[in-house]
Amino acid sequence: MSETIFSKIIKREIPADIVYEDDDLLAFRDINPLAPVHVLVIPKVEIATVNDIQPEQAELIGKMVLAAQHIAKQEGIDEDGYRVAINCNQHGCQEVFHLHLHLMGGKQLRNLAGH
Ligand code: DGP
Repeated sequence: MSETIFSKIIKREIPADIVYEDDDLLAFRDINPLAPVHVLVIPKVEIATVNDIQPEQAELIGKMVLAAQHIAKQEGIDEDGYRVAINCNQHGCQEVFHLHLHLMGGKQLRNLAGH
């Protein structure tokens, strides 16, 4: 997989507003937020898309969801609620081909039908 902008953020070659980090994961605010809280949770290992996740990475993916849970509480949006989403490839509107989970909240979101 070719290096993406997120690899440069992991290596601190470009800046990001980092809100969480551990040995496996990094989380930072989306540069183009769609909600008052819009954080991206990424694995430090390069995985291009959901299609590329291997069975032995199941624990890592679980850690991404638990990190989102932790950040939601840290951001004070856990009780009101939030959305976690992962886009995959063209129809999923994926733009950056380094796996990332979107954590969005801080306002009433539209439902998936757009209402
Ligand atoms: P997706 O469409 O799921 O691939 O979402 C990619 C997101 O990444 C998009 O919401 C904008 C965000 N993004 C792209 N480049 C940068 C960057 O350089 N810094 C930050 N913080 N976010 C970025």
